[in-house]
Amino acid sequence: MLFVEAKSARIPALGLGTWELDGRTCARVVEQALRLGYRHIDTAQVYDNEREVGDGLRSSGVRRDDVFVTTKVWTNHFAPHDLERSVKESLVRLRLPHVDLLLLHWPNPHVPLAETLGALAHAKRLGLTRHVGLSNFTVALIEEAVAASPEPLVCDQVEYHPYLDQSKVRAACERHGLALVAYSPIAKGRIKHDETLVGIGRAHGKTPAQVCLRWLVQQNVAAIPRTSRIERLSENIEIFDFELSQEEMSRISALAHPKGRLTDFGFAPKWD
Ligand code: 1BO
Repeated sequence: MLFVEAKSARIPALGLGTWELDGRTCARVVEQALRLGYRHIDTAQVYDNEREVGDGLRSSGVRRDDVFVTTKVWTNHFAPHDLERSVKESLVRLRLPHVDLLLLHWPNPHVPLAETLGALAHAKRLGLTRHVGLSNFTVALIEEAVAASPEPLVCDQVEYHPYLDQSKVRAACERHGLALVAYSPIAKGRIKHDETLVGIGRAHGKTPAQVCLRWLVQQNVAAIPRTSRIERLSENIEIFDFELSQEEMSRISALAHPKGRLTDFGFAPKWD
């Protein structure tokens, strides 16, 4: 397994996203993923599955210290006391003494960012998390957060796949030593019949999803594909035995288009 390194954090380059996985399916998929060699599991308070992620982790038999666990604080807990309480509640659900990475899930313009970052840093100093970071932050918000955070921020987790140009956010992350973590890295399956990806995949004996994930890790981006199907778990992790050429990388990047974003909400920031 490759790692994406940022400050003192080593984030496994391939992880399991758990957005929209719930109940026993979630616990079973987490358990199977860990048995197959995944070492990075991503959850969030708002996914309402932290308990099941904890269950899957325990039943996998994999040592806790060998797994990188991320959770995210939902925006209604950004006031300092709420943040600390909500993280402690997450840890109770996960049945863990700490997570490896704690993220602010989305920017929240209604609470001063410096206050929330102060609370995030405090959670780290209390030992509730090893690292802290951001999710769905734009370039301007990354700049503001980096300047205001009392503790080093190690990543921005954003939607990223071949149909969405994230070069501005990537450049901002690079400037500030943040890793970029990609959610929806296979564009919610929309890549399945893409001619370019099918063609490149054929040349390597790989599927379009594997080509997408490889394209991300070759950019030093960590990817967290979500699936509820066990056979897809194996497919998604088999990306470390081939390499895309520079020409193939560029052809994949050229698939981006202005309507490529799949996850947007009324409360989202003004995207770059
Ligand atoms: C509302 C969830 C978006 C991705 O984490």
